[in-house]
Amino acid sequence: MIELHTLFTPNGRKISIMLEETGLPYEVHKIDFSKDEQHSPEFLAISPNNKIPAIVDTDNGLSLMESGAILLYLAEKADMLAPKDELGRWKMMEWLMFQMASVGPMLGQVHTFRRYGKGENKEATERYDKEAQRIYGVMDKRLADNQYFLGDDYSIVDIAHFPWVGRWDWQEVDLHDFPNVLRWYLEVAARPAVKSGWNIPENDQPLPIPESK
Ligand SMILES: N[C@@H](CCC(=O)N[C@@H](CS)C(=O)NCC(=O)O)C(=O)O
Repeated sequence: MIELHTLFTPNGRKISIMLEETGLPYEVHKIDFSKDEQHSPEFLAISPNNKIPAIVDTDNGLSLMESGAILLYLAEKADMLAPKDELGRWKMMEWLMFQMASVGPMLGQVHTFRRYGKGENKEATERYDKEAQRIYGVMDKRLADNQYFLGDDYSIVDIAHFPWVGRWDWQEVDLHDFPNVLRWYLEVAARPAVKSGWNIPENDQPLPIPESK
């Protein structure tokens, strides 16, 4: 059984969506940032970087932090949502690393400066808005020739990207400017596991769906 230590944030939602997709048995442990629970000694023992998400696999005692590592582990455990051929696995690594190193950190800065900082730091807001537009452009190009990030098959790479793109409203990005991302987003958003995973732990933030133009 998987213990999932998480909160309803983009990185947390990657793993709740993944667990909903796989059907692996799991139990949710909410880490409440308002109570500083991410810095508790119990949580640090499984997540030394004091960030969610983290898991413990009670079948073998393994604890893991870092959403990319957790997605890879769960894909292997469930034997699904990852390519099996060698070249396909390298493309998975490439686009998963892109998500972890660029999409998450840069869009996270947009949340910090544009949403939480209300755009008061103009230089930082402009810098990360520009970077967000560039990154959405990269995703749009990839999705122009591919139904999903790895081609014909939905995978952990789509799951890694989805909750970050799912905050286009906070980022004040118009998905209509990126039609291939929009097409992909609507398709992934319609998956039952994505809808249920978005809401774990229970929260009052509905999955945003752009109005059609
Ligand atoms: N690279 C990490 C980033 C995790 C991360 O930034 N988690 C945030 C929430 S999305 C967090 O736990 N923040 C709490 C804090 O910084 O105190 C991953 O992908 O798992």
